[in-house]
Amino acid sequence: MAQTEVTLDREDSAPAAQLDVAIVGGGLGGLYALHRLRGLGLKARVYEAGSGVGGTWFWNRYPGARCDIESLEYSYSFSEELQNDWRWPERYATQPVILEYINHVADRFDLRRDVQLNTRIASAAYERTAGRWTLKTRDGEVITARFCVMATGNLSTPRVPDFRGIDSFQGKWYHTGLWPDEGVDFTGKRVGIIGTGSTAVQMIPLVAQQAKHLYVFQRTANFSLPARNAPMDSERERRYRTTYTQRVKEARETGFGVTGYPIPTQSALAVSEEERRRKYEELWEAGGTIGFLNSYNDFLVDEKANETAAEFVREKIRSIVRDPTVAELLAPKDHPIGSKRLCADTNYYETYNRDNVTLVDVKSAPIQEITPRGLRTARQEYELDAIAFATGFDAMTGALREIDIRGGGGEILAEKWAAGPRTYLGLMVAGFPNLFVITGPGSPGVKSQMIHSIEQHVDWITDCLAHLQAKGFASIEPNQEAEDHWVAHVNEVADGTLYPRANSWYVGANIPGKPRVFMPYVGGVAAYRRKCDEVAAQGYKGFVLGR
Ligand code: N01
Repeated sequence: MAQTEVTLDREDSAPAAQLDVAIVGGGLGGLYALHRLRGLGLKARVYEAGSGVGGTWFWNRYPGARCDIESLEYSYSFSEELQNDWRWPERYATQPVILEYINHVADRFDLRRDVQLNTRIASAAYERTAGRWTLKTRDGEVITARFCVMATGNLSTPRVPDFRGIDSFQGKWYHTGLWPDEGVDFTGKRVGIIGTGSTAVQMIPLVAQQAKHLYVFQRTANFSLPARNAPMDSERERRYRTTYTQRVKEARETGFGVTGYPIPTQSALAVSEEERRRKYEELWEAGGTIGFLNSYNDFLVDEKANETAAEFVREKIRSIVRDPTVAELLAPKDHPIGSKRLCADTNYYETYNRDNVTLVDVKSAPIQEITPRGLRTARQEYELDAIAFATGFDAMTGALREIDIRGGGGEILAEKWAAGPRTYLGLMVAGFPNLFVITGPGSPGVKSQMIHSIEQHVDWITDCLAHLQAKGFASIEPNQEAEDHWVAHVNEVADGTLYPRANSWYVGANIPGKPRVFMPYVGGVAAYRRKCDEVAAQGYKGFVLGR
């Protein structure tokens, strides 16, 4: 595969950039893809809708936004120098620090000259005879490329529920995923936050400190564990650095791509209540969510085992929140712990002890409309000066479905996925040659340390393109049978767990009308990596390679 000269064509009088690889999205995935694919001598370019790089970490600027995976784990591993040079100031990094890190990476590896900002891709169509993708931007620019890498993110399509009257609201409203650059000052304001997912759990304690009064509109209570954030422990950091290479290797053998937690071998039901309690107590004190997920080997597969941890956390909630009615409302009872994304917080439950915070149950009395003065539930109207929608995203498929993607036979991806996403290994889609997806549906991406999965995907794609290059192939696409088997396998693995029991964004439950399909692969990153490597070692088994 020789490097394509950069030439400019004219199509509809617009110049068409001719590339080897068009990468859609300039977040952690797109930037790393650019770095690796350049290394193959390919002409690659990133198209990013935002006015800066960073993806999720560019857009999600709401108060309290930070990563709930520890900083020492949540970073690129491909460059030991980068890892050694960068200093994380806290146990969990804030959004501004992570964004600074991503910008540092963009500069350090000279990525910016091939990143085109303020550019939203509207369509992508594959032409079989030419063997090229043609992408069009919303501004009408045309790009052609032999390969297309969708690094569009899983939580990048913010969703505001379709509430009646939203345009009549006389205050200001915001979605957490599109937070204003300049921030928002809630001082002296009556604020409503809708939602109690990971985002709201991070934001609520901080907004409560600023607002005159905060109303939290909760439809489903969520399990949250204390993060126990703190300034970086320099001794811990030093130890981490000396064992860094080993840790990266170890992460590959885990379920979630995070080290420091022994892989559980024991059932929660095989130990005494006393012992279990001691363990949960230790994990609660240690902070973070990964310890709980790795507490017992049946935590996420056996209802009774799971209930022991769920009840432990409910008791904690009852012991923290002074008003028993509020505590009961905050104690989740309708889904197994961990079947929705476990939240990590700083003073979340404690915040409900403040006089200026009211928890409103919108399950028993749903939100009916946004009014000029605030918000009306089936029970009453709340007067508000500002509303923050922490209502989540059209997760996993939203960003791809927003682009008009057409495969080799003219098939439309959004139509193919109408009953739920279908991929082979989460990496490619039958009928859509030379189109790769990073950490998409059918992969463990969102159920893992994202950067771990991003690197694994991009490395796999890079090896794949190197293979095509070496063997003189021009195209690759999964065969239908391999895709069908993978989709069945993803479902089978999920059905053996408690994950599908929750109405989560993993099953698209937060989007009215979205088909209920469990989208991530939950067999763990170790099993998944083995499968991907095996497929490659067998000459890309399940794929059709064309010349
Ligand atoms: O979104 P969510 P999020 N009326 O979908 C409620 C990642 N993340 O932005 O559960 C009333 O989880 C909805 O209620 P229900 C992380 O992977 C990571 O919080 O559908 N309420 C729910 O409470 C996370 O999982 C970090 O009943 C409505 C909330 O809005 C993912 O992003 C930090 C409603 C949405 O919760 C998404 O989290 C933050 C309606 N009509 C986020 N519609 C890290 O630390 C929705 N809701 C890395």
